[in-house]
This record gives sequence, structure tokens and C-alpha cells, in this order.
Amino acid sequence: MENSKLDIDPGEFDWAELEADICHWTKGYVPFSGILVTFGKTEKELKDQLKLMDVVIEVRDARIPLATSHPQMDLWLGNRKRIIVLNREDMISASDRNAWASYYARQGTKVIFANGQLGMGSLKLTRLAKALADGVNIKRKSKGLLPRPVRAGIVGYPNVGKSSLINRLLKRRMCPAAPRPGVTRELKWVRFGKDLELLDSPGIIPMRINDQSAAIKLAICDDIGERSYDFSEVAAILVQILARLPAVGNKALYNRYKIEADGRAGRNFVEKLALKLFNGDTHQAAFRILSDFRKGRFGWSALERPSN
Ligand SMILES: Nc1nc2c(ncn2[C@@H]2O[C@H](COP(=O)(O)OP(=O)(O)OP(=O)(O)O)[C@@H](O)[C@H]2O)c(=O)[nH]1
Ligand SMILES: [Mg+2]
Repeated sequence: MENSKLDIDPGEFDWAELEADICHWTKGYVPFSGILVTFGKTEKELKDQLKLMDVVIEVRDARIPLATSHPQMDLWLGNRKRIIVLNREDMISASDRNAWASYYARQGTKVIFANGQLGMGSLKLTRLAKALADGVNIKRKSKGLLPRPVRAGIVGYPNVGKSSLINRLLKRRMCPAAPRPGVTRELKWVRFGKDLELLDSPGIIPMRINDQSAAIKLAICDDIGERSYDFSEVAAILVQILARLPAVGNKALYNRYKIEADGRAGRNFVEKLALKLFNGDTHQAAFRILSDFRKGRFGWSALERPSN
């Protein structure tokens, strides 16, 4: 079995080259057949509500911080105070985390790593949100007005853990959360103590994702609706990525499925798995690979690293 990539020191791994390959593999491929815009009306409502926010908490998937960034939201937010939460911190490695922490530190952007399931990061998040928004009440006081609760809006792509984070903050299940995109359908204000109000919002996907590489990663990480992509195509690319990742490699794929991966023939791999386990059903085989990745069966690894 060809296994040379496995010997690479993860510190030496060329992430930019992997990114270039993902772009190449996805070129000309249109996985999202026009059903991206799911929350048109809410999007307008959210845009209006954002104007009322003292601080905005933008939740991203720590496995794909760039693919879950939101150029449209950037425009809406202008220079409003913002905290970036890299949620699902349990799904990346310590060195992924270090790479992203220093990337954002260099940019002077406030980021908090969090786990919406277990609650890590939530205390720090509340403290930071309050600290950032405290200025509001200082201003009000100087005008002779009574203090009011600080308003924080939680925004981001679907399924990245927005509602879970709110539930962790409140220590109560106030907002429905479940392992699929599109659970939260409406804007919902919840009160946290007497001095913080949080807005839960549905996951928003930009109208059009021009960046195919980002689109594929969103699909792999289950951050967009299943109906909008072809499982077999996405799983094929995932196999190619996994074969290259220093923390996974051909060996981990072989150990799990007893099928050789060569890093370029993801489709072949999916077909072989289909024949082996699912009577030739590639859809089921693709689903197995995707859900194995999402459950961490190949270990935990980010799918992208900062380029500088
Ligand atoms: N492993 C892990 N799972 C998480 C984490 N945060 C949330 N989850 C799980 O991810 C799933 C989605 O969480 P939600 O809170 O519903 O996500 P959301 O962003 O509100 O999703 P929408 O409302 O669909 O936009 C749930 O099954 C959570 O238990 C985390 O940090 N790590
Ligand atoms: Mg939600």
C-alpha cells in the first residue's frame, strides 16, 4: 500500500497545497442545485434585528473557520462589536487550535473556542459579551437614563451549535437543538439573568456560494441541508481529503474499510465500499463515510488551516 504521506510531520504539511487540490477537485462541480436560500424572510428580519444588537456573537465551525465565515454578514454588521466563537473545539486537534488561535490573535480579532455540547467556553463568552457591551450602559448613565440589559445576537451557518451554546449559557434547554441543519426556524429572544438578552437565530447561508471548496466543506461537516448536495460526490472528495490529511492518511481509511485509497480516486473508493457493504448502493456507502467522519472515526482534524 502506498503510504508515503503518513510519514509527513504534521507540522510540515502543506495545507495550501491541499486547499489548491480541493479547489481543483471541485472545479466546475455544482453541488448545490439552487436550494440554498432557505430563510429568505427571516434573513430580512435578522438584518433588522442586528441593528438593535450591542454585540454580535458569530458562531463558526472550528473544523472550517473560513468556510463558515460570512461575507454578507460582514456587510450587515459594519463595525458593530463582534466576537467569533469557534465551536466544536472538541472536533479539532490541539495543533489545529493553536494555528487558528495565533491566526486570529495576529488579526486582533477576539475569538473564543467553545463546546456547545459540554459548555466549555460559555462562561468566558458571557463575560466577554458583557464587557464589550457595558459601554452601552455607561453611555446611558451619562445621559441620565436607567441601565438596560445588554443585547447579544447569536448568528452563523446552520448546525454550528448556536442554540446549544445558548442553552449552555442559560443552563436550561430554552432553544431546541438537534444534530441536523435547519432546526431553529425563527428568531427567539431569551433572557439571561437581568443584564443580558440573547437572540437565537436560524442558520443563514449566503445566497450563492461561489467558493466551491467552501461549499464542499460545509457539506462534509453537515453545516448545510442534506437536500442541497449529492452524497456520493461529497464523500468522494472527503475520501481524497482524508487520504491527504496528516492526522488521517490512507492507513486510517484502510484500517476502517479494508479498501485501498490512492488519494485521487475518491469515487472509486465509494464504489468499492458500496459493493463491499451495501449491495452496490453508493448513496449508502457515501453516507457511511460522511457520518464516520462526523463522528470522529478517523480522529479529530480541522479541514483547513490559516494560510498565513
Ligand atoms: N461535538 C460537538 N457537538 C456540538 C457542539 N455544539 C453543538 N453540538 C451539537 O451540534 C448539533 C447542532 O447544534 P444546534 O445548537 O442545534 O446548532 P444550531 O447552530 O442552532 O443549528 P440551526 O438551528 O439548525 O441553525 C447538536 O446535536 C449539538 O448537540 C460542540 O461543541 N461539539
Ligand atoms: Mg439553532
